[in-house]
This record gives sequence, C-alpha cells and structure tokens, in this order.
Amino acid sequence: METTYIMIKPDGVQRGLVGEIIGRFEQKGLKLVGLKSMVPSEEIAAKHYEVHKERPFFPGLMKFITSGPVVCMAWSGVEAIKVARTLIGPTNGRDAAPGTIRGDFGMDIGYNMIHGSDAAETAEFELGLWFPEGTMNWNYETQNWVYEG
Ligand code: IDP
Ligand code: MG
Repeated sequence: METTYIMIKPDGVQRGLVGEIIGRFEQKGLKLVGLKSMVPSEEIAAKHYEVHKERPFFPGLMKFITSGPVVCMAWSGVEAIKVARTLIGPTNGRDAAPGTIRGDFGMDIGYNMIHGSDAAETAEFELGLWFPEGTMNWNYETQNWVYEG
C-alpha cells in the first residue's frame, strides 16, 4: 500500500471540477485518507515546487497556485502513486489522452488542474508538507471487493 498526495489546483476549483475529479479517484478504488481545502501561502507553495525554482515558469506557477483555493487530498492503494499519475495524464493537456483528467478537461501546460506526487520520496515529502497533522486511518470495507487477494 502507498499513499500519494493529490491536489486540485485553483483552475480546477474555479472551473467547478472538484466533484468530477474526486469522483474519478473514488471510482477507481483508491481510499481517501485526507481531504481539505485552503488558499496556499507563498511559503507552502514555494516548498512544494522547490525543485522547479530555477525554471522560467516558476514565478507564474507561484502566482497561479496561491491565487485561490486548492483541494488537498491523500489517496491510498496498491501502487497509488503510479495509478494516480495514470488517471491524471501527462503535464500538457493537449498531449493527454482522452479518459485522463488532463486529457478530458485541459488545454494547457500550466493550467492543468491537478497535481500528483511522482515518486515515493516526493509523496512522503508532500504529504508531510500539506498534511502535517497526518492522514486518516480507517477501515475501507470496499477494499475486499477492489482487490482479489
Ligand atoms: P507534473 O505536474 O505533470 O508533474 P511538472 O513538470 O512537475 O509537471 O511541473 C509542475 C507544474 O508546473 C505543472 O503541473 C504545471 O502546472 C507547471 N508547469 C510545468 N511546465 C510548465 C511550463 O513549461 N510552463 C508553464 N507551467 C509549467
Ligand atoms: Mg511534478
């Protein structure tokens, strides 16, 4: 079991896609272990995107991410990090296949509606950053019908 950090970005909230996006993770069979909404501070946004700080798009990315509410989520499951990235699709919505979130709803590289951790170490870092209070431990009864073994 893995837990991944997923975040609906301000464009996803502004466009009324919160329910649609959460529904896709839920229907896939992932388990929701954290959910909240906030307007990110400059500080948390800069830490989250620290790896991109030298990139030309960084100032625009900071302005975008701090511009309004985001929805912060933690989802668990077998290989949850990879599964979530597959549901999300590639960075540029114009390259993303139909059926993926970015492929179905996006036309842009920056405004791509959603973030998903890309590896185990980044998931751990991002979950600690956005959910310092920790995530929920609950008995997901449906799991017995999602996984055979
Ligand atoms: P990812 O979200 O698919 O993992 P990253 O390369 O990690 O993509 O980039 C982080 C975020 O920075 C992207 O989701 C997107 O919002 C933004 N971004 C990445 N590349 C560009 C770009 O070339 N122009 C504008 N924004 C970008
Ligand atoms: Mg990334």
